[in-house]
Amino acid sequence: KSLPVAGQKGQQNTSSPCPDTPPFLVGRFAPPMTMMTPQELAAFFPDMAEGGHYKPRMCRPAEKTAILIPYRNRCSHLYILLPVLIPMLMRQNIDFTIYVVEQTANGTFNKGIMFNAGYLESLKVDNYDCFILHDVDLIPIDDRNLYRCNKSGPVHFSPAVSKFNYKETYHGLFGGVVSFTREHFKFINGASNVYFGWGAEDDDLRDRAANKNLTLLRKNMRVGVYDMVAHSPDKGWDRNPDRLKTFATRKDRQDVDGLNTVIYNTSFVRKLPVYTWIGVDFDKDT
Ligand code: UD2
Ligand code: MN
Repeated sequence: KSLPVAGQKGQQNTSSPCPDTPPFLVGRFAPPMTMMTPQELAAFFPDMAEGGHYKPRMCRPAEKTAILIPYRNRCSHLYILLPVLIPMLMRQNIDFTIYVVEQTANGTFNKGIMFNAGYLESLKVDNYDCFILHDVDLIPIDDRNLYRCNKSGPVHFSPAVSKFNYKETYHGLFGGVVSFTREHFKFINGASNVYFGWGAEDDDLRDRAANKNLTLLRKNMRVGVYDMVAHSPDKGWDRNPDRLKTFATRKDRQDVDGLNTVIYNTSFVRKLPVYTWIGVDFDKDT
């Protein structure tokens, strides 16, 4: 298999599909845990288009991918993640766009609304095939963990996390980084909107897929490896005291709580050099 010949600057030849195994992977790597602002980062990636979109020049990826990062008040994590994630996705020949979906509504953080709003708002930009829901503090450390969707079901990308000594925590773990095809996320009615605060929303999302008989897949412990940036608990992200009661009603609630009922508005949509920044506002009482 011949490696793509380095084209002339600016040359583009996406006539051939990207190879199943990207040619320039390095496997396990030690992430540079240095912080870089998006402006500094943009200077290193002239190939990234406005809004944080990159696509390979020398081959045609099988799908278009949106990375949705639920976000509030974690810029130190974001500035550590992007310098690792962007070069890795380029090595993997992914056609990707990064969306930072920030809750501007004050009060308790609601990750599910950020995912639903991120999904709906990004689809206004392009018809992405694959959505990767990505904690801001999870730094990938093995680029064989290909950021591709699997048509047969949602995939859990982060079974092995430094916080848990890269060991399996509990079998049902679905937190951290997960992928859904556009169709599958719609099919499960997205994420629940009713979890305000820490806990159980990831288990609820897992069971939404299981309830609709989707096959749940998981990366193996060798490549699904991440370093979690150590962090203390955030303001506005206390343990949700109702999480277990809410979790118990997940099945009956699924078809009336999600993409089809989410109420929000975008306080801003800004196309920055290495990501699109969406501000999501909502009224907790609606
Ligand atoms: C676990 C899960 C996480 C989530 C949480 C339970 C893993 C690896 N991660 O991590 O996905 O299910 O348990 O709720 O299993 N965030 C902000 N600002 C905030 C609060 C949250 O940006 O004020 C975002 C951010 O992307 C963060 C994510 O929400 O990474 C999850 O929050 P966390 O990192 O505090 O959750 P954690 O580490 O307990
Ligand atoms: Mn975390």
